[in-house]
Amino acid sequence: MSPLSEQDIEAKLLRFPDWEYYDNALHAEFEFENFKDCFSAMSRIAFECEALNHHPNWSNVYNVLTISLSTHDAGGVTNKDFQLAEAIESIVEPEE
Ligand code: H2B
Repeated sequence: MSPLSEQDIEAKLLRFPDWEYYDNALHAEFEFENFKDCFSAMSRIAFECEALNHHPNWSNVYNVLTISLSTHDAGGVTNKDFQLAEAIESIVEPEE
């Protein structure tokens, strides 16, 4: 799988207002009420990652989840990253 062009990435990002593209990856930060809500979302995201066989670089500090998405095998951002971003959005922003 080859990486998407910067132009394609910016066009797709119009549908993902929580996400930014820099350093060859998509980045987002989500804040929750508390650690329990944050870790619960991470658990649900983890199942989606396994289903998609695509995995985030992420870190958690108390109620904040920081995520970077890129396709390691392709050395950049691919449609897989947007698929995972969409799955993450449906978990963390279910009303949208
Ligand atoms: N996740 C991400 N983000 N990038 C990859 O290239 C990738 C992955 N490759 N998850 C998958 C797993 C690969 O390592 C396995 C062997 O299919």
